[in-house]
Amino acid sequence: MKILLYNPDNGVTRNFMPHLWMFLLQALTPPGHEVVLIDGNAQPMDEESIARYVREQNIALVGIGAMTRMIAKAYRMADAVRAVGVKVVMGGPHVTEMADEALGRDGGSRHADAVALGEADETWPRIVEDAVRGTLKDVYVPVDDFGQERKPSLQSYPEIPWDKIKLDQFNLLPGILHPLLKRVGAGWGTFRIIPVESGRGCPYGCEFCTVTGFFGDSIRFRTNESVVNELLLLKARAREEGGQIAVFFIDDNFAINVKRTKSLLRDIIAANAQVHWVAQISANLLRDEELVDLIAAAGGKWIFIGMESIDPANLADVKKGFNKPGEYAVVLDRLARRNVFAITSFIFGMDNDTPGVAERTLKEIRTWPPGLPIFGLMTPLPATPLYKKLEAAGRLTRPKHWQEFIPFAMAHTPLKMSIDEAHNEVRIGWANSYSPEAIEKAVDSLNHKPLGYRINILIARLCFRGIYFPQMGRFAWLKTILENRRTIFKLIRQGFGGGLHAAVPSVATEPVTEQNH
Ligand code: B12
Ligand code: SF4
Repeated sequence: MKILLYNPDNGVTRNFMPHLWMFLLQALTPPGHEVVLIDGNAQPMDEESIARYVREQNIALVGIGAMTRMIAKAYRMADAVRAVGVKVVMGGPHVTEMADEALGRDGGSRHADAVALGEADETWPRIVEDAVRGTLKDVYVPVDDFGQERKPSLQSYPEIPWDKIKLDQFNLLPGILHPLLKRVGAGWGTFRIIPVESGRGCPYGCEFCTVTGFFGDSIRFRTNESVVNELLLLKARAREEGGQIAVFFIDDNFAINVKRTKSLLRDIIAANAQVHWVAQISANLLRDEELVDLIAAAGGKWIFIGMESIDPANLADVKKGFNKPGEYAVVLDRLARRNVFAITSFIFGMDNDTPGVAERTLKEIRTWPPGLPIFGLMTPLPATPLYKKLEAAGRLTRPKHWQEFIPFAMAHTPLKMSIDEAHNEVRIGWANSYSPEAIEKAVDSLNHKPLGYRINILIARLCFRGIYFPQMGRFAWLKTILENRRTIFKLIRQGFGGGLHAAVPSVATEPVTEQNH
């Protein structure tokens, strides 16, 4: 049977990284089937083109996964596939929480023939076999023989054949420049960011987050050996292609068990399996100096920190009181001293926020080493404690906000400001952090750091800018580059001064000597 796994784009930003679930389910498909992957971010498709593709390629089953914000598109694509008589199975966080919606049991139309609830590692092979026999059930639940919910242990994690999988659609560099870039530095013919998980689950239960409900509060880890082998495979592929690979450890809290994270990092170092990587780690766990030393030595370059707010009352309100704004600066300095950048994520529109919250937050940010600040709005995702709280209080203004996804738009009214004021705060946050002047200032403030490090923040800021300001397509990029030409030329001049090879940072192949939620 020929199976298509498809992840829709969100229509706003171009995702920089493929989705792990596709590769994982591909690796878990029983032998004898052909599995094709299409990520809408890399290969944009509309309803007509997916229907045509499915017919022409004789696809017999389509698996669609989507977050809440892409679900409307996912349903439209599923409808188009079902209209040509091909079965659709859907999975992922949204349909897990809203299975009746996907199955048309809530009064709306049906979009999926079957839904896989929760983690599908163990149910996917059953789904494929049922599809072959023509006996697909409506709902697949990961349960044991006694009907109890069962979470995959991750101890026998499948080997994802990164050395053989076709990854052409996931090269972040334009193909036309391939031959030239291959020769630069340690080779830049390709640049891919690959998702890798080392564990699942987070016990913290922050009110707005889907993770504790979805993955559960029991934390499960892969073996160190399995993670190290995956990194070695990726590193070898980058070397063979004359390209670069960076890894995004997608664990929700990569250091949730500090002892285990240290042991993994030590094993990565011992096996010389370092690639440059990004991970999410909460600020409280970065108090540990030894952990931060190991992060840097094991290739950690960027750490995503869910700071959410600089107001302890807001943090307590969303059950994230373990974040201590008073220690943010210390944590960020600790990372910066080891040349590790921080992606600092903030949420505006929290219940204790008042107009001016962006400026107050920016004032703090300006005292920190430069990194990548990002700003979002408090969003009630289905089945989260936040959603239930706002629903019960009658505060949801768009209870099914996902049916008509609007980027950076609230779906409820905050307590101490209006929706429009909250939207304005987010705009102020982005405009002040990603203007050409702000980018130049950030790069200049790192004049004492290696050139590669400064190029890194410039490229990252130009890319992250696109999360808020529409930056899809060549012209938008050209405009951004023109606006930032001063900073770009400055770095180019310095690069030629020191020799281009010295300037171009190598991601996967150079030994990590420099000292990253
Ligand atoms: C990596 C990640 C990202 C990446 C992008 C996704 C990518 N390319 O991988 C980045 C950093 C860009 C990102 C951004 C955002 N993210 Co995010 N992200 C994650 C994260 C941390 C890991 C995803 C992952 O790979 N998980 C591991 C895999 C194995 O799990 P999985 O995807 O759930 O797949 C399993 C099952 O769901 C199921 N399954 C999934 N799909 C399918 C399909 C079929 C057919 C079947 C049968 C089964 C199946 O099988 C898989 C194996 O068990 C998750 C949290 C988490 N731990 O999952 C949040 C998460 C998915 N993100 C979330 C959110 C809210 C966002 C943002 C909106 C944040 C923001 N405010 O800006 C943005 C939106 C991005 C966009 N593209 O529009 C929410 C989504 C909740 C929801 N209901 O939609 C999550 C769950 C985190 C949370 N805090 O609640 N994210
Ligand atoms: S720490 Fe992060 S992953 Fe865990 S519940 Fe809070 S926001 Fe979600």
